[in-house]
Amino acid sequence: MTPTRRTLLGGFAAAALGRPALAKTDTIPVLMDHDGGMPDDYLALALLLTMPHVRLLGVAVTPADSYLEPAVLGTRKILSFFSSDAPIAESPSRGVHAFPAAWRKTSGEMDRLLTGAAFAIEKTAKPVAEPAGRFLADKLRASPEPVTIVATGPLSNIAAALDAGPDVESKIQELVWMGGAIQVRGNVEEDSHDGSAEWNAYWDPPAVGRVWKSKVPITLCPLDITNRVPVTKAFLAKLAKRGDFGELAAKAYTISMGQNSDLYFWDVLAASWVGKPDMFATRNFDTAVDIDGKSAGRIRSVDEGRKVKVLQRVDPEDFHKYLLSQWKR
Ligand code: AGV
Ligand code: CA
Repeated sequence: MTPTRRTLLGGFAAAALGRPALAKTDTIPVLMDHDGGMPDDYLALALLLTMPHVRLLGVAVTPADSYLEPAVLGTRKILSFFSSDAPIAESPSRGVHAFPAAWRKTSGEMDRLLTGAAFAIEKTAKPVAEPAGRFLADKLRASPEPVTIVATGPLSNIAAALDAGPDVESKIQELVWMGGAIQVRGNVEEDSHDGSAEWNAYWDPPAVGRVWKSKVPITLCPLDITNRVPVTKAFLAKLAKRGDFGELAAKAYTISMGQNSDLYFWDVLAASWVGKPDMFATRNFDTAVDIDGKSAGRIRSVDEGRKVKVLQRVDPEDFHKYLLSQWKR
């Protein structure tokens, strides 16, 4: 049963009993960990906030595909628009291989784009004092039920949370991660690298190694599947007609498209697994991670290795329809 259906049935049953349509038990606790990529990470957060069965416990922000200050401001603006009181924590991680400065600089554009009362940061709290790894560990420990983590940047904070103690990993229901390139070429193009890695993995390969050593159930959204869902002008034309938020999201993608010839739904696709898993076909892989050398950050398929569930196929039309309906506000 998909979470959406579970929510609906729960809602009907609750309504019949005279209770509010969305009782707490109909929801799943979720933590998000993003890295401020323009506009993908923010829109993945926005997508999670449209899911009626998702209860967002907090957001960790890493200055990987961004700089911290604008990434936090953009995050607060999205939380404000969706009236979420989820706390934010900042990551002290600086990675092993920095993202290109030209990409990081675009993180401020989301902040500049989101203006007006609907995006007032005054409605949201300043980031907590705790570093993101400790914040995630605390939230996991405090939750009575295991928590789904949606990670759309490097795994540094999750590695730090796992290092906080052996009890932490059992509180993770599922780690959904946009990362890796299993059977396709990666997107790292640096002189010292062979091009086999995806950037979120390359930024902090030891963190991937740490998470791979755990027993946390991993669902991977790698370039293999994101390559099948490029952001197209035809889709953006439809999105622009979907209310204020749809229009803004379309604007953000259009700005990004001007700077980036290869634009895909990366993080947004990973987040949509939480909302509508029945759109996807999955396959289990045995995998291993290269921690250093010219393939650092590569996640390869091996005969016997760390088992992960991989999102393998999605119907682009179903996916587009899902985004158009969720972002119409
Ligand atoms: O590798 C994909 C990840 C996703 O989490 N990010 C972008 C998404 O947020 C890194 C990335 C790859 N190519 C990029 C990226 C580009 N051309 N511009 C900015 N970031
Ligand atoms: Ca990202």
